[in-house]
Amino acid sequence: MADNNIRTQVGIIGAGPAGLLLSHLLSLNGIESIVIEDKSRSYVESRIRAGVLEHGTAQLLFDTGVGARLAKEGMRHEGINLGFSGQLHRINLAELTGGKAITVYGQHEVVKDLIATRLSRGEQILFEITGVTLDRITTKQPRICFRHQDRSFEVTCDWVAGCDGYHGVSRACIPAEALTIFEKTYPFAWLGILAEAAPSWEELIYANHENGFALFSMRSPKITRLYLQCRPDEDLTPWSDDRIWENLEKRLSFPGDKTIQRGKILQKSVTTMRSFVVEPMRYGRLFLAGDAAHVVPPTGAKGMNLAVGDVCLLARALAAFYAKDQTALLESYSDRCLRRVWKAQRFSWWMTSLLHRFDQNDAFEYRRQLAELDYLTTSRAAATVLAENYVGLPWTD
Ligand code: FAS
Ligand code: PHB
Repeated sequence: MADNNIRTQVGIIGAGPAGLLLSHLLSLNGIESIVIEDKSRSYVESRIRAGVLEHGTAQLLFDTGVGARLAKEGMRHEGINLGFSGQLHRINLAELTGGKAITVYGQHEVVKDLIATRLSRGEQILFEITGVTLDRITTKQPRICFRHQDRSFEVTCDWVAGCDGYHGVSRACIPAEALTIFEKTYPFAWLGILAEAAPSWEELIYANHENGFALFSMRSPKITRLYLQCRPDEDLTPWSDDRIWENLEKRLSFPGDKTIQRGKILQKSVTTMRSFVVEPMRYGRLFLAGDAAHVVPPTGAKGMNLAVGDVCLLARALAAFYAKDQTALLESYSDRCLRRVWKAQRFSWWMTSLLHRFDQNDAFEYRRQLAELDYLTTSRAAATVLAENYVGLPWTD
């Protein structure tokens, strides 16, 4: 017998973008939920991850009342740049997509806005929970058990949303024979830094250099975000600040153009590169959303945006269930998500294959990449393919 027994409509495991946005969208439809998270509030609000919001993601945050700070602090970018053979080439996203753009705004800022919104509406998020177990997911009363502040909890709900990321517990609750896993691991990783330095350029730069990939991004007019391709098992220890800056300056050097502004490195991390999809994204009354169901290499800036797309469809399906007792959208949730997920997987794989050095000795492969980059920056048709995927494909129902 638990110390606390809670009955709610939707149990949400994970307070990342997927879980938090889902709880917000459900609340707007008058649907009760509880969000449980194993890290602290300060941890999830300071966890530096994605940086690019697709057109649809930004619009959704504006339309659902979570976009006030985004409107003030988000940076709308109408183009991105491809750097190769010492030259910068701009892809005019807005011109190629009928006015769509991306917004540069840290994922941790989105998480802060969603947490603040949920708490301001007097709704629950339980942080620092432990010992999460999930059962009865094939019955009409799934159960989530956990401990919080030395007390045991038992949550009985109608539905469970597994929004607990790639390493979470929800996917593991599904019998292996019920799932098909698709995955691909890349032979490199990204060494990422956050630097207290004014961004040197106004828009992102994706660079294919003979020494390896580099990405110039930003978080604010005072914070630059940079990544460089490194070994998949890279040890950060031998990477002094100077060595990081020297490598970035070499890969992001364009004669006659600006150079990177150095500054205090606030954070260093290595992000592994993998593609992962689990099918289906539902088992009984458990729905998987976001990284719990799929992971993309960050080259296409799709990770967080895919999570947003999943929970949009799930919230709409649950709203139809509670408002009209309709289950069609719930039944088609997995298939509809996976159509979008696989297109984002394709784009992320394509951007990763285009921009990274897979084998420093394969001269043919490098020339092929440069030819594709040359085609992309001289053909409107080719540039349109990149642009429409990068700003986000329309969410087909
Ligand atoms: P998340 O992983 O964000 O959130 C899951 C939440 O569940 C976490 O808060 C976790 O603490 C919690 N949780 C896990 N297990 C739990 C349990 N048992 N009980 C309760 N809570 C539990 N995407 C990009 O587009 N660009 C990038 O540059 C980029 N960089 C990334 C760097 C790293 C290191 C990682 C890991 C991912 C990166 N991503 C990037 C992808 C990332 O942004 C994800 O796509 C995004 O966080 C997905 O959001 P969620 O599905 O909510 O999962
Ligand atoms: C970032 O700003 O963190 C970022 C931008 C674009 C990407 C990946 C990460 O493709």
